[in-house]
Amino acid sequence: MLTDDELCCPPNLYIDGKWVNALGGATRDIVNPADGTVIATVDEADRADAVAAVAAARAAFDTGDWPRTPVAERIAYLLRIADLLEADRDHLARIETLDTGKTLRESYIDVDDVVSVFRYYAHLAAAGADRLVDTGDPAVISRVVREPVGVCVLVAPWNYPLLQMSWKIAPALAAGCTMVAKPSEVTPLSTIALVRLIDRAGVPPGVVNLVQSSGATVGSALTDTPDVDLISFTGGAATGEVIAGNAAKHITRVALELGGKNPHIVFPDADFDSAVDAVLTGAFLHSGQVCSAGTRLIVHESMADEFVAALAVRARGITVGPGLDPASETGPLVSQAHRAKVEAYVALGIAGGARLVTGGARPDDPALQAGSFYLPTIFDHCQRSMRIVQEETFGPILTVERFTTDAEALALGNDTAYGLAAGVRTADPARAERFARGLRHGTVWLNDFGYYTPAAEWGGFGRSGIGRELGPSGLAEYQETKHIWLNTAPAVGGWFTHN
Ligand code: TXE
Repeated sequence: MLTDDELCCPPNLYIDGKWVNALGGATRDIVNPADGTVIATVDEADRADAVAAVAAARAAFDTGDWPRTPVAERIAYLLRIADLLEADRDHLARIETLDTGKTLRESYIDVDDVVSVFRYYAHLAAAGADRLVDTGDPAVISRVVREPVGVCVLVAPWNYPLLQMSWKIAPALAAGCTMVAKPSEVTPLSTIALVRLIDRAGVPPGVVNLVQSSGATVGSALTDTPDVDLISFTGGAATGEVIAGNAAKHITRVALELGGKNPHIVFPDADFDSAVDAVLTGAFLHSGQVCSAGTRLIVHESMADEFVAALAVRARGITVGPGLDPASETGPLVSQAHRAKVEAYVALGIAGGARLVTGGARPDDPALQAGSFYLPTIFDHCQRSMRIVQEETFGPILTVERFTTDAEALALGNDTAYGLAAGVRTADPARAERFARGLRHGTVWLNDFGYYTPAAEWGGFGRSGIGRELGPSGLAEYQETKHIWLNTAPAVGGWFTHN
């Protein structure tokens, strides 16, 4: 088991198999968003640390054994990491809750998911994806093989720190890549813990490196360099644009998961109570800080008043509180700065003429005043042109639009620059299938919302990003494809015949 010291105390940059302090000596306080207290102080990398981390990953890839390690051995490492994560489940869940604010129940779900993801990629790597190609010439053996893409930079955000970094590290290790992981500077603790377990599992030096710092400080060293072969980024769209621009200069591969503005469409034939429950959970789980949060309700006019009234009753009943308190159903926003951004969106909604049904304020419980809490908020009578409808607020804000025809519902569901996820609730299977195929989103949930599984691809259309995580495509992101043509009976070809 990891000790608290190992989780939180410097040195906690990990470069070339050694735990080191930041070269510049800087540190950063990590704050519990539930009460504003400092829970840890970690090393804060600067550019020189990031350059050293990339160099270590480069050397481990170019001259180390890892890319050439038999797949069976890499699989054993993945399984060992999964076992270590499982053994430290309580510890990891607690640290994730302290760092992000999410409820302990959610943190346990994240840790269990991460264990499954490491096991899934061990299993998938074992299956292999190489294939023989029939060229029609019996003398030729033609193979298409998968090889590790190289040095990967893995940048993760603060809402699912352990989960999102693991969705990258597990397939990258399975593929034989080396990597530099950069968690969000706001929530680095569970990633430090994960890398400690990777170290403990015996993964060779230089294969996994870890730097924590603000993106502004180390971003260009990690992403504007010819020494990196793939950048896998999850975070905000604006940062995604910067990273894609840097990658373009070097023709570096990029995988981007940039969030979403996800519609949840409800028809009158849907089961009413389960629809209310799913819309509520989809919008307010983790206080809306979920890239696939269903924060855009599109509901049939005939039932909208009744539906919104029922939702408002349930939203007012949500217990907002510290994630470690078992009574809490949702925690705080990740920081005071993020809450200010959410509050600015609420002000925009009011100014734009949306009708505030509930929320729109901080909780008045004196016990919550030091934390960055915000009440579940519903805006009715929203218009598609409003910024709160089109932009990712990443907070507990649900907007409501009404429709009358199926065509209108589909048009609203696709009326977004993003395209990560969508939900549809109807009792009509034919309509469900029409919407499943008509919605331009990476995941469509029919009569359910928010579920994912390691074996199914995750990612978005449009400005939600490029590429897919999880599933076989999530491994393929970390692989190059090579065609090997072997002629077993070489002979003069005779193409040029004049000399
Ligand atoms: O994300 P950033 P922020 C959305 C959400 C949120 C907005 C901004 O709408 O309000 O993004 O959040 C690193 N080079 N999502 O500002 O800045 C940064 O250090 C390299 C959606 O927190 O994109 C962190 O590790 N890296 C999302 C990571 O990028 C850079 C989840 C994400 O931070 C960098 C979270 C740079 N130039 C927020 N600049 C989702 N898709 O799930 C920053 N970073």
